[in-house]
Amino acid sequence: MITIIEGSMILTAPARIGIVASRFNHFIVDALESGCLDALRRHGVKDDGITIARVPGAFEMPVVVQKMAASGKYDAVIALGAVIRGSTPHFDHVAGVCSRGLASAASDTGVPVIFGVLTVDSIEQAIERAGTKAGNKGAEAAVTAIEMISLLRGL
Ligand code: INI
Repeated sequence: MITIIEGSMILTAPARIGIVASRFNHFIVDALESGCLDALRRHGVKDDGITIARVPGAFEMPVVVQKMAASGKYDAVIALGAVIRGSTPHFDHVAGVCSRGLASAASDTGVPVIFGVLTVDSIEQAIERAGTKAGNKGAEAAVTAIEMISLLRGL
């Protein structure tokens, strides 16, 4: 018989969620945060189980995510940000440091870190992914966090 373990979208025990949200491009990130909170609440996560840490930009996310993940206080940490390409290589440095750092935080701690950071070529692409025609990546990050918490609880 094959054993299949997969996450449920319904948590049977309370979840503690850390959110790290960047202030840079806050017009976009605020919309991601709203979508994320809405989805968490509609999946049964209580407000007193949610902690939000704000950082200046995506470059600063890894150190805060790593500390939250290592603290033992959170079942998952969700990173919400928006890195928008400009006319210089700055984008590649910020997006690369952010994504590599978040992946390291997850593998170092064993706590799921959810990548709700938009890396896009234009503000229009960011708006599309922050609650308009391409959905809300913050809400998707919330659902991914729920699934990962459930999956890890079942392993
Ligand atoms: N930070 C972002 O979160 N998104 C961006 O698009 C961005 N760009 O393009 O510059 C950005 N830069 C700031 C960076 O994250 C740091 O806060 C800053 O360099 C100070 O370390």
